[in-house]
Amino acid sequence: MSNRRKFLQTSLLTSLSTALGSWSFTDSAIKPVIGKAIVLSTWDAGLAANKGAWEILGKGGRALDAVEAGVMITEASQNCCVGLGANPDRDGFVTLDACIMDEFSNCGSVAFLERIKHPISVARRVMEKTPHVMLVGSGAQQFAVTEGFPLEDQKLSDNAQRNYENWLKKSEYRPVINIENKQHGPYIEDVLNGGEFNHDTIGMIAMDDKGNLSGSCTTSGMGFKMRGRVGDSPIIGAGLFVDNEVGAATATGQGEDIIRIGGSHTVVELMRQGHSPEQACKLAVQRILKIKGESAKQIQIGFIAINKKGQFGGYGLQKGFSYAVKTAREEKLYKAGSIIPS
Ligand code: SD4
Repeated sequence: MSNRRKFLQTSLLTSLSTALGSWSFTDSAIKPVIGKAIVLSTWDAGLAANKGAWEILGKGGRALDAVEAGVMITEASQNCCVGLGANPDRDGFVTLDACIMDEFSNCGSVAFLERIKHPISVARRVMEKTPHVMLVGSGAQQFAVTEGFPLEDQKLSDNAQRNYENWLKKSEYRPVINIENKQHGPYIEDVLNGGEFNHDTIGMIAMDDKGNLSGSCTTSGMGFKMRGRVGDSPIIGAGLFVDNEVGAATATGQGEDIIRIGGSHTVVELMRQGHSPEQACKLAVQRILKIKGESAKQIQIGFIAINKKGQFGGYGLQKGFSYAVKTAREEKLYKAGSIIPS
């Protein structure tokens, strides 16, 4: 080895060890609460999903397994905005986005995925079986099939077909605030008047008995989106972020604006700075409000968050955002505070 190379290597190692020496990786870590598992997820539909997660958490299972199992319930149900029964894009195809992240900062994601019933499980396989974080479109589908996921029929559910035909009459793309809570059950036609309906997502974050955090997020995105459109939900840092030293956060609502501020990562970083989960969510929403100004009235954004102490909270841009919480002691739907009152 040349002297110069040796010198460069030695000085690099010296400066690295000086930097590492003055830095303790555990300094910033808050002691987790042990034995107090908790799961929270977005919107009213989160109640059913939390039950599924609790099947695992309640038995001392791992948060990662819980957040996958929990949102699979929503993916398999008939609803407007998650899974294959959901509303299609403008061209009449249902395209799904999902991501998952664990306590080791492992993460996996799929976007623009068609004909696969459980995108969250494909995201987990991407995380566990590939050197990548994100697969999209036909590549994601090809990977899913190779992994043994059945390719479902490319057929809209009866509800989605009806909604699509309704929508085609006007072909308007206008998000409707809080559509999630109006529609998480079977479709109700008169709610969908004028073709103006849009989005939903389930985001779930959990802490297990060991105090480890994980999160998941899955959606069909905005109803009647442009073909190929991907929102925040499958994007690590936007729709979901987990830092096992600090906390976890997930987002719902107008994905474009959540991406704009790296939403869920922002919430976690605000908790790292000492803000409570609710305050961190509120500050992130305020950041979006500042960017959007008047046009913020047209959209909804919601964040939920949990920290290592097991404290949790959520906040919405508009009134009407809800989130579901389950622990050994409570099972509850919370109405989140909002910046814009009505
Ligand atoms: C998206 N954030 O695709 C998703 C939609 C959503 O509640 O969350 N709706 O932009």
